Amino acid sequence: MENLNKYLSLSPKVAAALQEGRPVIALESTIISHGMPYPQNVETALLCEKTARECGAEPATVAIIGGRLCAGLTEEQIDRLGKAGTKVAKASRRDIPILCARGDDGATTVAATMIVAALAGIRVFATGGIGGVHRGAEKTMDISADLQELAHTPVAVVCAGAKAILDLPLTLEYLETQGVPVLGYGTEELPCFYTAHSGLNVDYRMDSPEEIASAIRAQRDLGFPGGMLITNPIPEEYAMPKDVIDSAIARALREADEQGVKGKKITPFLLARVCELTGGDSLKSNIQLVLNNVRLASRIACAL
Ligand code: PSU
Ligand code: MN
Repeated sequence: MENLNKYLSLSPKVAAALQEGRPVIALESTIISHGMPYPQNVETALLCEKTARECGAEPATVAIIGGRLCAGLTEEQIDRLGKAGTKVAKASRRDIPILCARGDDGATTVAATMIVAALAGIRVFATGGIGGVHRGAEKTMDISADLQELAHTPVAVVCAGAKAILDLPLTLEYLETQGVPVLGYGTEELPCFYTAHSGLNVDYRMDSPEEIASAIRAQRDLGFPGGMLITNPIPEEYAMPKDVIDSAIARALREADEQGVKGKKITPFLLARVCELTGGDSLKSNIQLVLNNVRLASRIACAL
């Protein structure tokens, strides 16, 4: 643990909240630099922090800054990540040791944010969408490290499901094999990011933050190592028409294929293209669903 502390930095507010046993939620930073355009990315990140505080939880936005694993950023640091956009390294588990050793910056993915949250002692994390099994993975083997992290690291991740840029049935199969519970908040159906409906089922429906908190507590008490995926449908009034989203995704996937986009670049490429192709509407939905997840994560953290 001492070696780990050599790399970990908590902001004074996050350190105080953890010390006093107050609720804390983690927030990721790849969504800031690689998931949304500037300046909406910075505005959303700051609004997420404000929303968490209004719901009684201290926000810990996570990133690698100058080689340090930071939980809790300053406004200047968030602004720097947002302005730099995809020039900042997208940091997943495999990237952490190198960025730490070199003293570089990195925007943390869901996987990397879970790692830092677990090191800091934060048990709940809110984001937009997670990575998953990509379409065509039976050939490319492109499976996001987020799924492995959910199998191994004890952090509950609140998201709006996954985007249909992924193979959602295979993503659920993978999570089942890895022993990751997939919960639906107020729904039996796996939400599909921009819409509440994927036609697929979650493992368990839960209707209150307390019920979710007790499942997290049982997982901990049993000594299970992994996390949990809590899927929270986008509020009806912000959902996108299915045909609009489906055709934008189909076109983005076609373009990625034509241009040979692969590896860690594929997710940011698809996110940016879907955003462009649907105009400002999808960004508005994206912002609203993230805030909705921050509210639920904060209530779960309070119930824990
Ligand atoms: N999906 C989204 N928005 C995002 C991401 C995924 O709808 O911002 C980001 C998250 O940070 C996630 C990462 O952890 O992309 C997954 O990237 P990859 O598929 O390369 O593992
Ligand atoms: Mn990948």
